[in-house]
Amino acid sequence: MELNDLGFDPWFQRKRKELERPECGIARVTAVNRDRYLVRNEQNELQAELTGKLLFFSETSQDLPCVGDWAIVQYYNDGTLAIIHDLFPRKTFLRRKSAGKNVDYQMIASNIDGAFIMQSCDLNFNLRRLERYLVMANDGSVEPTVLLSKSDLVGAEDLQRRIVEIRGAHIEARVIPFSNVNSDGLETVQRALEKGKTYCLLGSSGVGKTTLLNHLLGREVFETGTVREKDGRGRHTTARRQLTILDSGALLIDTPGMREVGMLAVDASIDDSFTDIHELSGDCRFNDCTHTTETGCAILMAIESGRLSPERYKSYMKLRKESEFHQMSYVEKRKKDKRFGRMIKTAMKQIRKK
Ligand SMILES: Nc1nc2c(ncn2[C@@H]2O[C@H](COP(=O)(O)OP(=O)(O)OP(=O)(O)O)[C@@H](O)[C@H]2O)c(=O)[nH]1
Ligand SMILES: [Mg+2]
Ligand SMILES: [Zn+2]
Repeated sequence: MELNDLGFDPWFQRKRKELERPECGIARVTAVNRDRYLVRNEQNELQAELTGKLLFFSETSQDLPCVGDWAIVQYYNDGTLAIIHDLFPRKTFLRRKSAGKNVDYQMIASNIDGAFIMQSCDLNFNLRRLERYLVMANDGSVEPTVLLSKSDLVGAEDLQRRIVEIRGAHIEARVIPFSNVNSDGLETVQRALEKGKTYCLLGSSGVGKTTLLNHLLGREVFETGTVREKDGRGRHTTARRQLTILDSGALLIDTPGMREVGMLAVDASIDDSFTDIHELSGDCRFNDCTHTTETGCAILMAIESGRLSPERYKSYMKLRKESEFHQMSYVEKRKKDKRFGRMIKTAMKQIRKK
């Protein structure tokens, strides 16, 4: 196996010259489990650790290795242990806002050529959630494909309705319905995976990500879990992110199902996912139009005339609001909370006066 079979393309070859570390090797991070790493080189997959320096100079978790990263390594113990000295810059990435008070991101994977955003055709299907994943992919310059799993559980008409809904929301990504049970559409999924390219499976727990991976491998390599009957929710069976090489030569990263997609701070990528609304906003009378109450707001006018659906407007505004909130620092958030607290107090006083 050569490095380019693992995705080391000309972009990284150019970076390699800039990094100039002839005495070191290059390997790709294939799994992360807390502070333990697996990397893969031309010969095999092996355990890896970080240098103290890398650990010490990492300001946020984003500076630490994630699955898909290219690392500069030195080998020890007859080549059975790798020490990671440095990381290559990331060409593309998938990341989410981490839970907690500070504005920070959690890396999901890097150097991804395609994000496979999976929703099941039945209970998990949700346009708003889909839009969030699309924003996430867009934010990290990753090309999205929508996979509608479990097509065996719905009739042809229901499936068609889902696709009409997706198109109605101006989502232009490729949509592939498929079933792990009767193998419908599986060949199309297979053809969408190119040799030497890296893809990442994203989606809620229980939609069938790992089942698809096993299917593509042709054997039950990874554990899958059942879903709750009443709401189709999964049991968070997959615990770590891991990159697997398929027989076809494509590289596929399975991820644990996300509880929710934390929002992203990049307005530009929201605008990209809502190009129609973004274009309309250019016609608003005021440059700083908030698209809520202003006269001459092109977006509000479009809703009134029926050219823009109120649902789409709502999901756009909701994403905008969340994005703004996440961009605020903790202090700003506290201030806002306090202001909100005072507002409630004043309102309560006025009520009592009456
Ligand atoms: N009917 C039907 N069931 C499926 C299909 N694909 C997967 N399943 C079932 O859905 C359940 C969950 O599948 P998993 O592959 O473990 O789901 P996952 O997305 O990897 O879930 P996490 O690892 O928890 O994130 C299992 O019981 C699978 O057998 C499908 O195409 N049709
Ligand atoms: Mg899984
Ligand atoms: Zn406006």
